[in-house]
Amino acid sequence: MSNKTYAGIPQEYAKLETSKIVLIPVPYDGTSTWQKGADKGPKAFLDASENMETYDIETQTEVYQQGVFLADAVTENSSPEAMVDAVHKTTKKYIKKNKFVTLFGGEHSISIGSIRAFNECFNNLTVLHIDAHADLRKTYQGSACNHACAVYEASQTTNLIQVGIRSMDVKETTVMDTEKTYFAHELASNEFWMDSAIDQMTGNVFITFDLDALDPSILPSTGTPEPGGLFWYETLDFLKKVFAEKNVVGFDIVELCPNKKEKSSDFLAAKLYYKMLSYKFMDENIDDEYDNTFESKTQKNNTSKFIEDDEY
Ligand SMILES: [Mn+2]
Repeated sequence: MSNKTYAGIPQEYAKLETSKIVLIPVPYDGTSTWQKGADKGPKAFLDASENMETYDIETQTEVYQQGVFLADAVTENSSPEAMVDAVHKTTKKYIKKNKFVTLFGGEHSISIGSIRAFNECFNNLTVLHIDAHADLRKTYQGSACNHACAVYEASQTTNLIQVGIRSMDVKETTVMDTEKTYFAHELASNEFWMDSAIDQMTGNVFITFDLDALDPSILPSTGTPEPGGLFWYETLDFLKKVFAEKNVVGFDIVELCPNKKEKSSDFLAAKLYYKMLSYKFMDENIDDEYDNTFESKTQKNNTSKFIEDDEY
């Protein structure tokens, strides 16, 4: 990918030194259990991005001018554990370069590595998990680095908020914090869910966005589509509020499983990524220095650092 830039933007906006944003592709599909193909996700996403117009009407910005560096893809796939380690290491490397770090998967197990990196670099981290599936299994098919385990670690070490959930195993109910879970069937009837979820977030928020959270009518190309998902404008409304009210420190988007005959999902993923960047940087001048606010914690505390009575 040496000469390729994100969305085909001019080279002057794609250099590592001057870019505020880093995009790490992770074309990994080692543990998916139904339809394979999430390893093709980053390429389909990048192809669609090149065909997208880069002026965002809503924010009246061209966020690519903040600089987007397209990192080398993380291609380690010798084992799920080795892949997670590689994602963790690469994510942390770019956080420490003071970049706004984003990742595009790949299946959801990549997020175990990205969340671990962000949690080591940002205090009192909230993980906002948008997904059809709870992903709270401690292990699945012999590995703790399976896509079905994507946020188990986050449930133990961060303030985990889950949105859009409509599929889970009964065993996951013992791990899930239902006070911080916004099931898909409840979103339709509770007009205050967005504010309620945001009220439960700490200052620093990492978003892990599994595309199967969206309704299959707008995003069919994913490994495990589930009926009854989120729609485009409610998703954008929610994200825009989160970016406005919280310090979103990074995000990943996962589980695009491209289908040659159905390109609208690829394009949706491209637009979603660009919208999230636009919301992040809408009030930031191009010439302003960027500070991603990371502070490496000297001691890693593996027990939950989230205390119920904390005020935030
Ligand atoms: Mn999912």
